[in-house]
Amino acid sequence: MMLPGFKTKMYFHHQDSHKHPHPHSHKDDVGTVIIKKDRTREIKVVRRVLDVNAKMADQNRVLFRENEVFVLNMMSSPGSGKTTTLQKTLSIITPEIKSAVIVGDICTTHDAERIAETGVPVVQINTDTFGGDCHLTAHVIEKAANNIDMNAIDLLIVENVGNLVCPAEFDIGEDARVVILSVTEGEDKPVKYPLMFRECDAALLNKIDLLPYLNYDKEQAIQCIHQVHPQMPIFEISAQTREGFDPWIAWLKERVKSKFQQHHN
Ligand SMILES: Nc1nc2c(ncn2[C@@H]2O[C@H](COP(=O)(O)OP(=O)(O)O)[C@@H](O)[C@H]2O)c(=O)[nH]1
Ligand SMILES: [Mg+2]
Repeated sequence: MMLPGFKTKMYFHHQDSHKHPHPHSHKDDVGTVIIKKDRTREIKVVRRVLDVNAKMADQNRVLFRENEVFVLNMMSSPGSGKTTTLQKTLSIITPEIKSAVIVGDICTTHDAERIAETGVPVVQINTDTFGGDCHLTAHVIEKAANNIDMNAIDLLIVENVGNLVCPAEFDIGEDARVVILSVTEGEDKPVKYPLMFRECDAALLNKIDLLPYLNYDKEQAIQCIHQVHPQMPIFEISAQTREGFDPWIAWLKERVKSKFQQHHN
């Protein structure tokens, strides 16, 4: 049925049919467009893709548990400061916590090169080799993890592809998820992109060194995060100056430690 003003052709920014056509939270038939009475439309897409990913994520979880590795999935829009935060974090926790990093980007090895400077093993994934995915899947993480000596590390940090939407949908078998929101992105992003903030265990509000130069309402940003995810821990940091890192590092260490304690009990 055609309704004026609606495109009934499904449009995905992934044109490849074998890849995930943005399943989001739709759980039913493949490729069905439902035109609702209220003229909004609901696109029901490939649940199967997420099911396959979930199985692989469970396998990853077993691998990580067996090897006593804590896995942190770091996500944000491009440019919020994932790599810079990671560099700073690694420089603080090394050598107390032995880490490795998997970096996902569509193209280039720039981030891997920056992280390698910390001396921590790093595996770069370029998703353009398999279609330019805007997120990392459990399967890709499993392949990358094969290149890391799991016995030698306590913590595996995944810098996901810069994107505030898609990575939140893909379980990779991680133990914790962190979202970075920088103060140059606007206060309202948590309510515009709620899934990411709902799915994460903590938020890092980055680039606070820039606050004196911006017309940014930090309290409003915090309120927006808590509107989507009440009581989510928020760490106000500057990855450039290291300001605010102590509570963030303490949280991370506590999470890593508690996984090992659980495992040994
Ligand atoms: N002023 C300031 N700039 C930052 C901070 N963190 C990152 N940046 C800058 O923001 C840009 C993007 O950072 P990057 O770590 O590459 O972000 P990513 O794309 O999320 O990995 C770079 O130019 C960084 O130097 C910060 O805390 N303060
Ligand atoms: Mg980066």
